[in-house]
Amino acid sequence: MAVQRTLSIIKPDGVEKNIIGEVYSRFEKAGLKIVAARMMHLSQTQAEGFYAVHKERPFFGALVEFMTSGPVMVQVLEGEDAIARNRDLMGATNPAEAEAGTIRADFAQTIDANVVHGSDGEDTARTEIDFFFKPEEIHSR
Ligand code: DGI
Repeated sequence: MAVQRTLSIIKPDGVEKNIIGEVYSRFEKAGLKIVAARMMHLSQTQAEGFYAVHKERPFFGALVEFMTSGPVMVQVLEGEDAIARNRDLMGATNPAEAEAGTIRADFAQTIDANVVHGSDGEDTARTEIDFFFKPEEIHSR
Protein backbone atom coordinates (compact mmCIF):
# COMPACT_ATOMS: atom_id res chain seq x y z
CA MET A 1 0.00 0.00 0.00
CA ALA A 2 1.20 3.48 -0.83
CA VAL A 3 2.01 6.17 1.69
CA GLN A 4 -0.99 8.48 1.95
CA ARG A 5 -1.96 11.65 3.80
CA THR A 6 -5.31 12.21 5.48
CA LEU A 7 -6.96 15.07 7.33
CA SER A 8 -7.94 14.43 10.94
CA ILE A 9 -9.84 16.68 13.35
CA ILE A 10 -10.26 16.23 17.08
CA LYS A 11 -13.66 17.85 17.45
CA PRO A 12 -14.71 20.27 20.26
CA ASP A 13 -15.91 17.41 22.49
CA GLY A 14 -12.55 15.64 22.19
CA VAL A 15 -10.60 18.80 23.05
CA GLU A 16 -13.00 19.47 25.96
CA LYS A 17 -12.49 15.89 27.25
CA ASN A 18 -8.71 16.56 27.32
CA ILE A 19 -7.88 13.52 25.18
CA ILE A 20 -5.71 15.12 22.46
CA GLY A 21 -2.69 13.19 23.70
CA GLU A 22 -4.63 9.93 23.97
CA VAL A 23 -5.84 10.26 20.38
CA TYR A 24 -2.38 11.28 19.11
CA SER A 25 -0.92 8.24 20.87
CA ARG A 26 -3.33 5.97 19.00
CA PHE A 27 -2.26 7.54 15.69
CA GLU A 28 1.41 7.03 16.51
CA LYS A 29 0.98 3.45 17.72
CA ALA A 30 -0.83 2.66 14.44
CA GLY A 31 2.17 3.95 12.46
CA LEU A 32 0.64 7.29 11.47
CA LYS A 33 2.87 10.36 11.70
CA ILE A 34 1.51 13.82 12.56
CA VAL A 35 3.08 15.95 9.81
CA ALA A 36 1.05 19.15 10.36
CA ALA A 37 -1.13 20.34 13.26
CA ARG A 38 -3.03 23.42 14.38
CA MET A 39 -5.45 24.22 17.19
CA MET A 40 -8.17 26.58 16.02
CA HIS A 41 -11.71 27.73 16.75
CA LEU A 42 -13.63 27.34 13.49
CA SER A 43 -15.78 30.23 12.32
CA GLN A 44 -19.30 29.60 11.06
CA THR A 45 -18.04 30.15 7.50
CA GLN A 46 -15.17 27.69 7.93
CA ALA A 47 -17.41 24.98 9.42
CA GLU A 48 -20.05 25.46 6.70
CA GLY A 49 -17.35 25.32 4.03
CA PHE A 50 -15.67 22.25 5.43
CA TYR A 51 -18.96 20.31 5.66
CA ALA A 52 -20.49 21.82 2.47
CA VAL A 53 -21.14 18.30 1.13
CA HIS A 54 -23.73 17.87 3.94
CA LYS A 55 -25.48 21.23 3.49
CA GLU A 56 -28.81 19.73 2.40
CA ARG A 57 -28.88 17.21 5.26
CA PRO A 58 -31.25 17.76 8.21
CA PHE A 59 -28.38 17.65 10.70
CA PHE A 60 -26.27 20.33 8.93
CA GLY A 61 -27.23 23.22 11.25
CA ALA A 62 -26.54 21.17 14.39
CA LEU A 63 -23.26 19.91 12.91
CA VAL A 64 -22.02 23.44 12.18
CA GLU A 65 -23.15 24.66 15.60
CA PHE A 66 -21.30 21.80 17.27
CA MET A 67 -18.11 22.24 15.23
CA THR A 68 -17.98 25.94 16.16
CA SER A 69 -18.77 25.36 19.86
CA GLY A 70 -15.12 25.24 20.95
CA PRO A 71 -11.56 24.78 19.73
CA VAL A 72 -10.62 21.84 17.53
CA MET A 73 -7.27 20.22 16.84
CA VAL A 74 -6.64 19.75 13.11
CA GLN A 75 -3.84 17.52 11.82
CA VAL A 76 -2.48 15.84 8.73
CA LEU A 77 -1.58 12.19 9.26
CA GLU A 78 0.86 10.44 6.99
CA GLY A 79 1.59 6.74 6.62
CA GLU A 80 0.88 3.57 4.70
CA ASP A 81 -2.82 3.32 3.92
CA ALA A 82 -3.34 6.35 6.20
CA ILE A 83 -6.91 7.09 5.08
CA ALA A 84 -8.36 3.65 5.90
CA ARG A 85 -6.08 3.19 8.89
CA ASN A 86 -7.38 6.40 10.46
CA ARG A 87 -11.00 5.44 9.70
CA ASP A 88 -10.35 2.07 11.41
CA LEU A 89 -8.98 3.83 14.50
CA MET A 90 -12.01 6.19 14.57
CA GLY A 91 -14.78 3.57 14.36
CA ALA A 92 -18.28 4.01 12.92
CA THR A 93 -19.88 7.49 12.69
CA ASN A 94 -22.49 6.46 15.27
CA PRO A 95 -20.55 5.52 18.43
CA ALA A 96 -23.30 3.01 19.31
CA GLU A 97 -22.20 1.06 16.23
CA ALA A 98 -18.45 1.59 16.63
CA GLU A 99 -16.27 -1.45 17.27
CA ALA A 100 -14.82 -1.85 20.75
CA GLY A 101 -11.39 -0.29 21.11
CA THR A 102 -12.02 2.43 18.53
CA ILE A 103 -11.79 6.11 19.46
CA ARG A 104 -15.52 6.66 19.05
CA ALA A 105 -16.50 3.52 21.00
CA ASP A 106 -14.17 4.52 23.84
CA PHE A 107 -14.85 8.27 24.05
CA ALA A 108 -17.95 9.37 22.06
CA GLN A 109 -21.47 9.48 23.44
CA THR A 110 -23.60 10.51 20.46
CA ILE A 111 -23.51 10.72 16.65
CA ASP A 112 -23.49 14.53 16.97
CA ALA A 113 -20.48 14.65 19.28
CA ASN A 114 -18.30 11.84 18.00
CA VAL A 115 -14.82 13.14 18.94
CA VAL A 116 -13.01 12.82 15.60
CA HIS A 117 -13.19 13.49 11.89
CA GLY A 118 -11.18 11.67 9.24
CA SER A 119 -11.16 11.99 5.44
CA ASP A 120 -13.08 9.16 3.77
CA GLY A 121 -11.17 8.86 0.47
CA GLU A 122 -8.20 10.10 -1.54
CA ASP A 123 -10.01 13.00 -3.24
CA THR A 124 -11.62 14.13 0.02
CA ALA A 125 -8.27 13.90 1.81
CA ARG A 126 -6.62 16.19 -0.77
CA THR A 127 -9.46 18.72 -0.61
CA GLU A 128 -9.64 18.68 3.19
CA ILE A 129 -5.86 19.00 3.66
CA ASP A 130 -5.84 21.98 1.24
CA PHE A 131 -8.74 23.51 3.18
CA PHE A 132 -6.56 23.86 6.31
CA PHE A 133 -2.88 23.74 5.36
CA LYS A 134 -0.51 25.34 2.87
CA PRO A 135 2.03 22.92 1.36
CA GLU A 136 4.87 24.56 3.35
CA GLU A 137 3.00 23.88 6.61
CA ILE A 138 3.20 20.11 6.06
CA HIS A 139 6.43 18.52 7.29
CA SER A 140 6.78 15.11 5.72
CA ARG A 141 9.40 12.85 7.27
O1 DGI B 1 -17.00 10.72 8.17
P1 DGI B 1 -17.88 10.64 9.39
O2 DGI B 1 -17.63 11.74 10.39
O3 DGI B 1 -17.84 9.28 10.04
O4 DGI B 1 -19.38 10.80 8.88
P2 DGI B 1 -20.01 11.75 7.75
O5 DGI B 1 -18.94 12.40 6.93
O6 DGI B 1 -21.06 10.95 7.05
O7 DGI B 1 -20.75 12.87 8.59
C1 DGI B 1 -20.05 13.97 9.12
C2 DGI B 1 -20.60 14.25 10.50
O8 DGI B 1 -21.96 14.65 10.40
C3 DGI B 1 -20.59 13.06 11.45
O9 DGI B 1 -19.36 12.87 12.09
C4 DGI B 1 -21.69 13.43 12.40
C5 DGI B 1 -22.69 14.14 11.51
N1 DGI B 1 -23.70 13.17 11.03
C6 DGI B 1 -23.58 12.30 9.99
N2 DGI B 1 -24.70 11.57 9.83
C7 DGI B 1 -25.54 12.02 10.80
C8 DGI B 1 -24.90 13.03 11.55
N3 DGI B 1 -25.47 13.67 12.59
C9 DGI B 1 -26.73 13.30 12.90
N4 DGI B 1 -27.32 13.92 13.93
N5 DGI B 1 -27.42 12.34 12.22
C10 DGI B 1 -26.87 11.66 11.16
O10 DGI B 1 -27.51 10.80 10.54
